[in-house]
Amino acid sequence: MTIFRGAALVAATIALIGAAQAGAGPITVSNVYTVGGLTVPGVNTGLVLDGRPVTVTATGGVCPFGDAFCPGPDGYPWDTTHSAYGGFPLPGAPAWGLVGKVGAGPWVQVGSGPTVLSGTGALVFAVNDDLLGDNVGSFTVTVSYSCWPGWGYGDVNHDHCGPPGLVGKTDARASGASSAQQGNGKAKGKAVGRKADR
Ligand SMILES: [Ca+2]
Repeated sequence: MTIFRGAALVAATIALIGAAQAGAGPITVSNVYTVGGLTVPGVNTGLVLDGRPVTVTATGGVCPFGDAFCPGPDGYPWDTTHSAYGGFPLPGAPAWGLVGKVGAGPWVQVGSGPTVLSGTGALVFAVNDDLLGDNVGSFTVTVSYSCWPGWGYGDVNHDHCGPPGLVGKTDARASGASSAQQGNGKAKGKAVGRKADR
């Protein structure tokens, strides 16, 4: 019985170490973009998603007629299913609010958020307006996501934030299915290297 209790204690200690390492891992990165009312067909953030989710919040206002009427990112209740100017990016959504899309995906309502977007491809924002030339103002859009600090090649269990660089590193994902099984072990090894890299 004593042996078994000892084994249980060792197991519990390992679990605690694992939890401590996990707690020191991912950080939240936030990027801020200005989405102007004149942009056609939208502002490409340059952020290319690989399936991981991002959380979006927005402030500011776009004046769709160039005057003092300037709804915020949530837009204004208005029939966007009909248009005399070629259509709204997202028919049925509030007019003049913030919409977004990922890659070849559809436009979706973003509003002031927080709104979670995911998919594969470039993250793009636009004002849900059918006539952009008379617009004044802009939305300030904040995009936040979680990643591990350090270089971009991580194991299959998490994504890295990027720089300071990939020199001397190899991509664990290139080794295929076996890398998935090595994931946890590599995470511990990477933790040391990452610290030195920061
Ligand atoms: Ca307009």
